[in-house]
Amino acid sequence: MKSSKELTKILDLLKARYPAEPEFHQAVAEVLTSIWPFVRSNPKYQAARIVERLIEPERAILFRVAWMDRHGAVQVNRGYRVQMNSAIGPYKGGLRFHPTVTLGTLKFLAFEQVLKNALTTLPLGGAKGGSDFDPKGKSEEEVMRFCQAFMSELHRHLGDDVDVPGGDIGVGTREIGYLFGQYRRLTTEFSGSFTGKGLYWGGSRIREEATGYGLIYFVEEMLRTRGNSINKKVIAISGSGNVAQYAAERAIAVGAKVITLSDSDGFIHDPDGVNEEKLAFVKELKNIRRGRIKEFAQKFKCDYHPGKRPWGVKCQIALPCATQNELDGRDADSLLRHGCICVAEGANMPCTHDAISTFVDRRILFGPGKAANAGGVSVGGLEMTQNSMGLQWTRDDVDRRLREIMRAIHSQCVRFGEQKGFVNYVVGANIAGFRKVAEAMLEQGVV
Ligand code: NDP
Ligand code: 2IT
Repeated sequence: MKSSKELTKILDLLKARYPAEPEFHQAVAEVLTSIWPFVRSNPKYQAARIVERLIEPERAILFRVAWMDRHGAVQVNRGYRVQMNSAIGPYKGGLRFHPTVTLGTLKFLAFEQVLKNALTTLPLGGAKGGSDFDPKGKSEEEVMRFCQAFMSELHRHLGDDVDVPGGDIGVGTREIGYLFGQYRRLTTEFSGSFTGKGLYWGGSRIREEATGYGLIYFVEEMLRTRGNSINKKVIAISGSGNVAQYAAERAIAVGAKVITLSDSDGFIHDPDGVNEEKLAFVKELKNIRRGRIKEFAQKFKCDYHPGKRPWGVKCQIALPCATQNELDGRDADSLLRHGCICVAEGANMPCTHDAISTFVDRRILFGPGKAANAGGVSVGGLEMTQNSMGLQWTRDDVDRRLREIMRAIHSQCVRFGEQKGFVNYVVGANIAGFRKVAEAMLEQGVV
């Protein structure tokens, strides 16, 4: 898409101001390029400098996290919370614990979250936080102590109507438990200001499953636009964490064949397909024993490819569910050569700019993360609703609402992304999300 001088100026200024944040530049460039014709056709947005305001966090909190490891040595990590935009609701977004986390990573994630949350139909602003703490190889006690040290600062900035974190890479039910426990101790209140909580203490049914299930619901909607279905499709999935596990679970349940899973060391290729029994092994391996995916290949006698990603295998659907920039232009070419008809992002920004252009140019179904993986934060929003009502809905109830939300997100993508019989989901998701936040910002004045 042709970009204008004003757009180039905004992007150049962003890079000059924040030179060390390449992932943030990437996310902003992707969004602004795709919405620019829409922004230009609405001079009110330019007059109010909505775009310039949208790419500047409302607030970014940076703090030291000092804690003592199991050997009695003092460790110092960096903690962050980027509160990006609260025009349509309190800040909401996950916490990520991973050694690669920087302020730039969290700004890209918070920016994506603002638009994603706007798509969910729920009143949620956008934020992201976390730390460069590496949970790998840490004992249970070390993880608990780290979470407590992290919350000793972060608790001041949270609250039901202020900011409500959830999980992300390295932060699951275990970590949310320790974080919430410390929050409760420090504030002396039991409030809903976390999502992904345990089922006995305010959690929602289906939250754990939500991102993966929602991803498959979205894929089903996309396939339906072409009179196709997921039944019997061969699917390559990357990652083996929360999103990957439940995407696989749902895909298997609707008759698809999942042939790959991965972690940061390599991927397994199981041409017979991962069935329920094998998936139960993955859950136990990853969520309880915290082992490596290589063990799957040993146990079920299939191929393991160390140091590789799964995009060279023959599949019809590819679901990147691990991390950002894990699928590049060459991977995209390889997937297309092998007959791939649909790619949907379970992770945030897993596809590079080149990969996305390849998919869109070749007019295959491509579902961007802010639409396709919005199921997780949506059920996070439903958890907030249940907490404020003092109720807990049934599994069927939450699942039905999740399906409705994914369908509504899909419709918004179609409404704003339809281009002569082709749905450009990137354009559709970006315009639909942007429009909602931009209108709210306009109506609330210059703040
Ligand atoms: P988990 O921590 O549960 O799992 C992450 C998985 O991705 C693991 O298999 C991990 O392997 C792999 N991974 C992480 N970092 C890298 C890396 N740098 N290179 C290769 N593999 C990597 O996280 P989630 O499943 O929750 O999150 C996965 C993705 O989905 C992220 O992009 C996240 O932002 C996104 N997401 C998550 C949501 C949620 O509700 N949890 C909601 C929406 C999006 P290893 O164990 O070796 O590190
Ligand atoms: O990227 C995401 O949408 C998430 N990690 C979920 C955030 C949340 O607050 O549940």
